[in-house]
Amino acid sequence: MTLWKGTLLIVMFLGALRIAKTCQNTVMSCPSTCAVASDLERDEELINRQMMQLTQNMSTLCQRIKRIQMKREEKQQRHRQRNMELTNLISRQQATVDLLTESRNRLGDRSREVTEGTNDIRRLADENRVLEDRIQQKVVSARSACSVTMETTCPGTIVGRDCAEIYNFGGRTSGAYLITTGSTDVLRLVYCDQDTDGGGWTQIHSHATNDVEFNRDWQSYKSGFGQVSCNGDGNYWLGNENIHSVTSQTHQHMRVDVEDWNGASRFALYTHFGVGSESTDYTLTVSGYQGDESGDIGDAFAGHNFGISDDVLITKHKGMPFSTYDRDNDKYMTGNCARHGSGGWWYNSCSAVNLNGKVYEGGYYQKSDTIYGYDNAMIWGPWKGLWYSLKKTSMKIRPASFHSTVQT
Ligand SMILES: [Ca+2]
Repeated sequence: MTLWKGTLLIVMFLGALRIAKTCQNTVMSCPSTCAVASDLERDEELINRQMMQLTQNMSTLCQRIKRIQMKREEKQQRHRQRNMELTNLISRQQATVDLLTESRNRLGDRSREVTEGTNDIRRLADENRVLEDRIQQKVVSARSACSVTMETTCPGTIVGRDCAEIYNFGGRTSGAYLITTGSTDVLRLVYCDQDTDGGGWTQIHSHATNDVEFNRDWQSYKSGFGQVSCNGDGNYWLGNENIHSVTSQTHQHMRVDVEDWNGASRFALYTHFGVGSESTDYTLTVSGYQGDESGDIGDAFAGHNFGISDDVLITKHKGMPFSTYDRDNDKYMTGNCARHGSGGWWYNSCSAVNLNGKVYEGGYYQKSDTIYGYDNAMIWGPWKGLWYSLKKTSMKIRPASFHSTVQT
């Protein structure tokens, strides 16, 4: 039985009960109604039981409803709890995303700072190199102003086109002389070796100390620089224009003398030597090597194998143009051999011999001693390697016909 039907019966019963009591208290004029009431009264007990049953049912129903409501509230509570957990999780994830975004932005900023810093360092390095070159040029200018001097104790009264001619004119004592070079007849001070192997040698290069800077520009190597001494231990370069002038007059021999820090002296003789004009960038011609009988030091101008198969090819100086730090004519595509080697020379890529490099006291030196990390000493590779500085070197030239001239 449903609830609303139970309620209707109760209402009908109570109405009938009132009618029955009215009939008891008054004389009924309608027996049929009283009879009905009487019947209903008789059923009161049954109805009361049914009422109790209904009440019980309602109570049970109410308890079920309460349980359902409690379960629903529990579910709602769990749902709210889960929502809170999800909300917290989303918040934490959002915080993580924010943190990662911030970190990425910081990394981007740091990366940009590193890039800008690297660019600044490169720019500063470039500016530093330009500054070094300017300082170097000022040092060269300052030293050139007082570098070439003639000492009064040197014999030098005889003048000739070269030392061979001076010898033939009677200048038989080694020392400083004046020679005429080129068509302009400019007098040039030079050391004449009139003793070695019959004399007649014009010294075009002498290097024994770092008192004179050899890391000079094109113009300086073109015109010559340094100091000529009376005993042949000066520091000078006769000048590419002068060397070209002398070597273009006649077939020349060239002799290189080298000395190490233990007092050992050697030489290399070349039966052909010449330097082209400036239009060829003073290209070197050298051949006909003859070693020293007391110890062959090797033909360094032909290149040398330092341990890699193509070393000879890339260190060969024969046929190479002259290079200075401000005029790169070498074959080293990614660098400047003259800058690395601390002096002008006929570099290939780069050198087996460099007599215009620096002098290192004691001979042995290492990368950390250099500016650029490359060998930059005064070297003769086949004899002592790249990392041994010679103590003293000289280059002398003499006409191939000199001996016959002396004999006549
Ligand atoms: Ca180069």
